[in-house]
Amino acid sequence: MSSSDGNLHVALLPSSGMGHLLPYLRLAASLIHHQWSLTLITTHPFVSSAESQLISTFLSAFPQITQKKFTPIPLDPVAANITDPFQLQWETIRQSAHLLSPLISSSSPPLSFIITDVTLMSSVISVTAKLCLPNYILFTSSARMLSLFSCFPSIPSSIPKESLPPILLDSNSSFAKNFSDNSGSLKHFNGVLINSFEELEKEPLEMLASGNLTKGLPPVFPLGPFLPLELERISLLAPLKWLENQEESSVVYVSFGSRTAISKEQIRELGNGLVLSGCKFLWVVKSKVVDKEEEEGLDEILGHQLMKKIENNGLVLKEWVDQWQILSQKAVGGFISHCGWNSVVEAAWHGIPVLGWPQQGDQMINAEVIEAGGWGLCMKSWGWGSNHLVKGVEIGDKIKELMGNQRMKMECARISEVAKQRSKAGEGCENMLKTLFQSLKKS
Ligand code: UDP
Ligand code: G50
Repeated sequence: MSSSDGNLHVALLPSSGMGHLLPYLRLAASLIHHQWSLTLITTHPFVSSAESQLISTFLSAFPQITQKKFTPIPLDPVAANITDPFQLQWETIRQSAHLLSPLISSSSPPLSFIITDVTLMSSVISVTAKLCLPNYILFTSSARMLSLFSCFPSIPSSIPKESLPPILLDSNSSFAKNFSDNSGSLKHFNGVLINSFEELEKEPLEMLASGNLTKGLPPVFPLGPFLPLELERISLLAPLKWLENQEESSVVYVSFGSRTAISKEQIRELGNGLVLSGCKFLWVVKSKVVDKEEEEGLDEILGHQLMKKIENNGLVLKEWVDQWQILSQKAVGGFISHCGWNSVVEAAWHGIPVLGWPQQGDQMINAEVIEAGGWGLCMKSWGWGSNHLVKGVEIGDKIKELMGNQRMKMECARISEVAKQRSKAGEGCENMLKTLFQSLKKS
């Protein structure tokens, strides 16, 4: 696209959590590339240090982007009955959504449209409808999850009820209520942008496009795979040096993303499993939901005995790592992942088979995408994170299965090749943005 698109000015409204923020900023960079003017609405205070650092680096790298600071009225977590700090922030923004109105209407030049995070949909649509501002969604999960979301509280026949997270099955939870409200507001939006692509999610994307799933579903624009920005790079000297000395496809990388804490007991079983597998590993340990609260050292979490056992087999880190760079190393041959959607797309791009160990939320449904594609395993029998203790022996066996499976490697290599071609040509994204622009002109 070019400036003939009429100097579009787009506002972006991300929600909290790196899994929501990163795809926004990656999308923002490609919109800038297409000469669109952008306003980024940032919500303060940030929940994690990772978010505040990323935003400040991003805004310094793109001085042409206008920042609008939004400070919602704080909520009492006890009264709101929400324990997860990221979910509390989603609810906080939702309840203060009316305060966005002056911020949006004062934008200059006037906005062409806004892109709202999926978690905020129903609260923001009433604001933007009053301002007659077209509103698109950035859906930060899989097309498979979108197919469930679009029908909720019905469940499409393609999705087993057991794959829904407990929080969605509890109709008293405010999360389930929001999810349902957001789903109900879908028909009022102009379109849904999603980080996916045909070869990764052929069936769900076809089902969504067919119009048979939900009446009034707006057009879905699969813009993936999203690529990281140069500014996301962080120096990883020691781990990269260690990886360079390992054999090709011999190392299993272990990470549960940016906002999932694993119990100390489970961390230790996982450590034993990694040692029992006989594979080399690069393991990112996280014991707290929010990075600011990570106080305990690895010695305390893993214990002296396990630390000793690990010494010759793997590298353990307890900090933010550059996951993209790790996945691009030749030595990495498998990924134990919670299946946050960004991680799934990143693994697909790099052609790394995944041992999917969903912990919460949309992760089981995302792991099923991998399983259906034949490039990884979805460990349903391991249950949801907090209510099961999976033993080291079982984990070790599954790691061996993951690392030894040639069929999954081949399947994954095929998807990776297409993903890379797509990003090189920029075609998928380019054409989709053109269609989006056309749909905007009609609306
Ligand atoms: N990530 C990273 N380093 C870390 C942890 C996470 O680069 O130490 C990135 C990861 O590559 C992905 C995002 O953060 O892009 C996490 O999103 P995802 O959807 O995988 O999971 P979430 O953190 O939202 O559960
Ligand atoms: C977190 C969570 C449960 C959950 C999801 C989470 C998603 C992602 C998409 O991210 O499904 C989503 C859609 C609508 C919504 C919130 C999140 O209101 O704990 O299901």
